[in-house]
Amino acid sequence: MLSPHPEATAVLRRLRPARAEALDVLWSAPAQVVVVGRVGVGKTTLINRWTGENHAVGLGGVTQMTQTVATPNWHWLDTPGIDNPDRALSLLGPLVDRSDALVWVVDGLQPATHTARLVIHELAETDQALVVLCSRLDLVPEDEQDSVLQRIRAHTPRNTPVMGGDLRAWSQQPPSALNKPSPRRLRATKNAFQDLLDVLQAAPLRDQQGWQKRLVDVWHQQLQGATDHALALLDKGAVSGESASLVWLSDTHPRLCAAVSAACPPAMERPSLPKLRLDSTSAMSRVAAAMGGPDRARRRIRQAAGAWMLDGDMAIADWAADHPMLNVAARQQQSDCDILAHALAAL
Ligand SMILES: Nc1nc2c(ncn2[C@@H]2O[C@H](COP(=O)(O)OP(=O)(O)OP(=O)(O)O)[C@@H](O)[C@H]2O)c(=O)[nH]1
Ligand SMILES: [Mg+2]
Repeated sequence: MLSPHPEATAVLRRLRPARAEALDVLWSAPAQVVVVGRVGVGKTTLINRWTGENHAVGLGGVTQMTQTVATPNWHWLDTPGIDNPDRALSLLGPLVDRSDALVWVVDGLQPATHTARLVIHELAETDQALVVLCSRLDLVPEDEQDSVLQRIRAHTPRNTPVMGGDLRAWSQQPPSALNKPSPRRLRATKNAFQDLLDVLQAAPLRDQQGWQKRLVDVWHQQLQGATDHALALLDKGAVSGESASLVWLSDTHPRLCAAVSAACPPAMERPSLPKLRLDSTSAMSRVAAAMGGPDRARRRIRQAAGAWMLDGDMAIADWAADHPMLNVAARQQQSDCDILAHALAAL
């Protein structure tokens, strides 16, 4: 059983129970190991020793079809012996791709035939763990055993260490190299994490303070634009009493609200913004009443715009204060995101 990343698991649990469960399964799933080698070399014998099972062994061609021998921590894939390279590759290639590690069994009396070498070099191109076991060393004179192991090692991809002996009496546990987090598991884990991170980062709650500032900016920008437009009309002499520029400015309210709404993330409730007041007590009518000349009008228009900006700021701040849960959730989400990104980088 692989050990999960505790920090990552904790975050995942909080974020999405279903995903956490899936990852738990991934981490605690038995390691899947394919056992390959020439016909009659001792593959089934080895798996029987490691699992305590009693599958049929014997003279060549006994295991006709791939069979999985399952224990709580391991899934051993016992494969038919390699006799024909093409057939072996088409059978074993997909199995190896779906597995975590590879065991190559080689006969000590016939170390690494050409066919078996061809196949193993092809298969072991992946970055999966590879363990090599030499069978029938009991039939090799003691003083030749080392050189047999050396020879097998020389033919082994990545110069992998070779162990050997009498596999019928093999008492060593499966090497720990077979139970390292495999590229397959890490890839799957990383993908799952990345999905989550994408979801989190795209979520509208993230960085709610940022959204608030953006809404205020949009409000200011739009109002500023409307003010500039009104001033430009004033410069053109378009102001006389019921000023066209002031009417134009007052008409901008729906446009302002639409712009702020558009700037608000879809899942978030929009702030309700103040109306631009045009009644007799409003800044607008004071501006109109005070139209004694372009300079004065200019100043008054700016004052009115300033007042509306302030109103807008307050409306947006009130809205944010009315939604404290959004702030808490945004902070929580931010920190979840950071921890998750950290865990992802560590994988
Ligand atoms: N002396 C000796 N015999 C072994 C050793 N390993 C396996 N055998 C014998 O070799 C024969 C074939 O072993 P299997 O485990 O069936 O070999 P296999 O690779 O599974 O064979 P296939 O499934 O037919 O490809 C059996 O009779 C085993 O008892 C070993 O290390 N020493
Ligand atoms: Mg077999």
